Amino acid sequence: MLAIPMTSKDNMRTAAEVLVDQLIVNGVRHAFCVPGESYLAVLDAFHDRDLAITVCRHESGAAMMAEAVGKATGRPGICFVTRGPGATNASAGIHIARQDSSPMIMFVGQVARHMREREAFQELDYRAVFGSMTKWATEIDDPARVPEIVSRAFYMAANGRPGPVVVALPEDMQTERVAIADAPPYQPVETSPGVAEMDAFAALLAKSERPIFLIGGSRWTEEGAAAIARCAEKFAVPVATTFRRGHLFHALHPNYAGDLGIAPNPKLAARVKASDLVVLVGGRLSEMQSQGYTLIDIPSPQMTFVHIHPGVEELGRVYRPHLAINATPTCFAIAAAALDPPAKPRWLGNAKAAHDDYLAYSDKPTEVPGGVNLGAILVWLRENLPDDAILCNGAGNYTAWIHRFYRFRKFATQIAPIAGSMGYGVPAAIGVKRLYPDRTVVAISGDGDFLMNGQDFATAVQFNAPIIVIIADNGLYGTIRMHQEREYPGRLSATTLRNPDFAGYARVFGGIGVTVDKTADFPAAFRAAETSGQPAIIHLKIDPEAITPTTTLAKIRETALAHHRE
Ligand SMILES: Cc1ncc(C[n+]2csc(CCOP(=O)(O)OP(=O)(O)O)c2C)c(N)n1
Ligand SMILES: [Mg+2]
Repeated sequence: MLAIPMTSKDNMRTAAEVLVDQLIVNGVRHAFCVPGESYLAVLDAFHDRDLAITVCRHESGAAMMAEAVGKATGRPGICFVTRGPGATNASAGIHIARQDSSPMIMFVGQVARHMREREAFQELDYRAVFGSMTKWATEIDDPARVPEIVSRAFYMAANGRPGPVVVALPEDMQTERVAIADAPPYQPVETSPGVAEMDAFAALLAKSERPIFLIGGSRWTEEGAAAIARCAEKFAVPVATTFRRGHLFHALHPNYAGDLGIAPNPKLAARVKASDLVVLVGGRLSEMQSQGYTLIDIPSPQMTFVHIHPGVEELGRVYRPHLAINATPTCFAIAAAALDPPAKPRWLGNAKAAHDDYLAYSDKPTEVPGGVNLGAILVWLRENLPDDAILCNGAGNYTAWIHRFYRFRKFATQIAPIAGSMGYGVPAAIGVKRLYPDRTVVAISGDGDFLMNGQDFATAVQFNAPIIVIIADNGLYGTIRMHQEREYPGRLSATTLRNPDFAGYARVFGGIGVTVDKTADFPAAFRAAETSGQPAIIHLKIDPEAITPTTTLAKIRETALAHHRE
């Protein structure tokens, strides 16, 4: 039994106390916030309750930490922000939770009820502002309804296709006292495939010649990931993970076909196109995963297409599936692993060929200009980090080296933004490090990317969360420069950066900072960071020409200019 403190003699609690107790009832042990005078009563309720509060330097970071916790655990991550600017600062994290299908609840202080709609100080209409980004945006008017609404927020955030929920808390409502019982904890709702659907699935598989499984999305568990691996073995089917969901399948499993994300192994993209049965388990095969919606015809896929998704509204939304199964990927994987494989599948050998392609593609770092080869560093990390180390990142070209060369080997070890939001790596790393203090947590950031939420390195220092941040500094908003050189060769505009000394930045914040300008110096820098037990930044000096693992800016410009001359 959880001990819920009742703070007054008459068993009355303030709405704020009821709210925080309701979080505890729901298993919440961590919350992330930037304080505001709009929710002082909630801050006070934190004071003597068993909840670890991480106070952050920017609401963007607080929201991303909560989203990362939701992504890593499948249970709603929690953040608290103040009205107006606090809430709008947090919106990037809300958008990530939306696009990445991560369960998250953000509580926002709101002006007092009697002032509403006067555009009082920092007043916003949260239903309107977050209406299109969340699964539910609401406001609690009646303290007696706190248990009901918080309970629903958990169900809404976590069920079906998970996503963000925003709950606004009028300031005067928070201090009202009520005698109200807590609601029991929410229970995740699993949806299982029916027998008829699994029979139909087995029949499609038995008929096929070149099946492939694409796995992604959320609502996976360790058990689900193990089941899909068993299923892949039993059926000898190749399995690719979709954009930034690499952790769903052991990279060295003999059926692993690689990462289907931005600029994937061309052989993998060709394999998907040439397959006669695509089984998409859990994801949405959105723009990045589908190579700009070119892999699979819309609305009628050219191959037999089976889509398994926990959100019924996603089935038939873009691709009209031959078989749609509304189930969580975990339940589907368990059911699929229990099916009997065909006596002699026609596709025997395909999984090995796909895995060989993957190994060849990811095996050795490519040659790149400059003293630091990010590929070699990712290869070192994959060979030296423990299997349960967690890698976080934001957005930028540097992530291409992670997707290509790192090998995820354990569930929930890749915590990265499917939504492509810069600034995610550092807060995500802090969020998961607070949860799992004994695991190695690494944030890999670009120079542009890092400074979007770099101030929360102070939070890592304050909370003694020794994350290791690796900054790939090429002095560029590299992704945009790459596109610029392709589309407008030689016409540089707003893509060059003059950067600070990032190692010095770490030191003045109270952490460890090391600069690396030769690949060979990286292992010692990493070990020094690790053994220090303090938050650390490793500043990699990357040659701006090394824009992708396979090409340079000069080559992109040359090709584009030649094309323009034609
Ligand atoms: C919040 C946000 N703002 C802008 C962008 C557009 N964008 C995508 S990648 C990129 C450049 C990233 O630069 P950096 O972090 O230095 O990585 P690099 O590409 O140089 O490796 C930009 C501006 C984005 N994805 N997210
Ligand atoms: Mg850069």
